[in-house]
Amino acid sequence: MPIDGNRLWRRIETLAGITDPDQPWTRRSFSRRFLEGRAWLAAEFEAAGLATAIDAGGNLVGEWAGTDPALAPIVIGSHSDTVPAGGRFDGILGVVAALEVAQCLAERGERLRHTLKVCDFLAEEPSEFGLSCIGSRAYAGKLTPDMLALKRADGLSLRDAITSVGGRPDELGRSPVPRTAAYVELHIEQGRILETAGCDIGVVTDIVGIRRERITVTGRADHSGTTPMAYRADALVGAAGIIQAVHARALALQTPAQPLVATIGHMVVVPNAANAVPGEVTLSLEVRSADEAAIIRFGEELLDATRPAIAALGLTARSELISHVVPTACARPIQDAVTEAARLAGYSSRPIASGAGHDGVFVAATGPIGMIFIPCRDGRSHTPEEWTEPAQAEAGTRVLAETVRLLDQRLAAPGTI
Ligand code: HGY
Ligand code: MN
Ligand code: MN
Repeated sequence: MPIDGNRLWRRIETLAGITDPDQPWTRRSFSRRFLEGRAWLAAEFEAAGLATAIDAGGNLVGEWAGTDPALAPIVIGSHSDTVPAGGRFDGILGVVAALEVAQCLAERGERLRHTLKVCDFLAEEPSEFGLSCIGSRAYAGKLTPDMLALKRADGLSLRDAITSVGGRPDELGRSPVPRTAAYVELHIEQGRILETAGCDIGVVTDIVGIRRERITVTGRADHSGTTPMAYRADALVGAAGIIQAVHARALALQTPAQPLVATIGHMVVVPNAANAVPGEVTLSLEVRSADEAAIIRFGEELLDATRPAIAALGLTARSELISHVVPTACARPIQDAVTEAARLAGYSSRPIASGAGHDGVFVAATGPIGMIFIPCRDGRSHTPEEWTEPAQAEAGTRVLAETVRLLDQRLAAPGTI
């Protein structure tokens, strides 16, 4: 397929450039910037000849109809929202590459057997509602009424936020969960393996499980000048011990077969004043591993191990589950198609596990999924330094195009996949 590498790169730069100017590169879900990016993307989808709409869950979907309407669609895409002060490729690459593949077909008037859907999934990154993968959860029928009732600090509910981007949350759960013939997402690796190995393409084998818990350490707020040290119940001192223990325990649990990572990436101190002893601290604990039991045990064992030190400080600590996403395998037939596509397109490839979470873990409830990785410089991501080369972005898009073509042939002939 004649992928236009220049058009691909121009679109990456244009979408990335729709950012909060004072914090490049930021386009937070549901923000004004996000809506600006969405409007630009929708116009590009339509100009490319795709039937374009926002679905009930707030996903932007462009369709290139196939010749056999009885077949479930092949879905390609990613997400256009970013983390705060994130990069220019996480998510954006996958959406723009999927558009490029569909546009190549449309420009040649070439119809696949399967309808091809290009998706920008809503709010893949952890949002201000405390939830990630909002659009792909909705797509897979996994956005519950409790989730829709979640509120942001300003009181906006997730239900109203989805409506604000053009979704129709009241329709969620009414129609049956769609079937997907295959979902394939192109993404930067967000790690160092491909770059270190000098390999062009990563054939993703599985996507890590992610568990997020809110740990609340409770002490007593006091005047910092008049409260003697021995009388304090300083919640931040207890939180510091928990943060140290998270790092030490995750290091100790490392095994080459089952890497596990744990992070405290967000903390709220109350009352958060220079002249007040902290009375309460809330920590966000995130644990990732392909071993689901390990990520469940981690939080429980952490609180057990730190309880004596917490009690000695006159504090208490408790944990509440925020979200739990199970480890998800990529379908072997899609892995095989990606490997074959890379070979046909003249690129080296190797299997690789994903330590990052992706929309595919929810889309997997509707059909088989696969992912294609390209290298990113020093493995950096979720930071303005995130970078990949135009040639690498083009390589990934070519492999995505070839994978779609292979799957279209193989999936339409039952029994061959
Ligand atoms: O957090 C993640 O792994 C993904 O980048 N949202
Ligand atoms: Mn990300
Ligand atoms: Mn991503």
